[in-house]
Amino acid sequence: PDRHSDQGLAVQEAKPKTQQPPMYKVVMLNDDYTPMEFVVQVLQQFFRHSRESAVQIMLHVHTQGRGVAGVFPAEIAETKTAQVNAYAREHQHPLLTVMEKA
Ligand code: TYC
Repeated sequence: PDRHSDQGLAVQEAKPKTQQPPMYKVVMLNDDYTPMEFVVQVLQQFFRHSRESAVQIMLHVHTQGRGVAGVFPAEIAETKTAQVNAYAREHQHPLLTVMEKA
């Protein structure tokens, strides 16, 4: 649209609106009691990691204190953290995941 001939009226500029929803990390926290195998299973089942990548992430969390299980749009990150925390509690493990803005 010609900016000099719109006589002050609002002109609808065609702007590319690529969808980029705010993303959140699902962060897994270390603890002293959750079995390593349980954490590996959670990473495979809830985050669709391969066994190899699940073992790597679990060991990273175990040695560094925390690690990223995955990055998702808000609603999905919320669902994953709630599901994993509930699943861990059902199995009487203290495993905890938290959401963090990416
Ligand atoms: N530290 C736990 C152990 O030695 C293993 C573990 C890893 C627990 C990752 C939680 O998010 C976690 N059994």
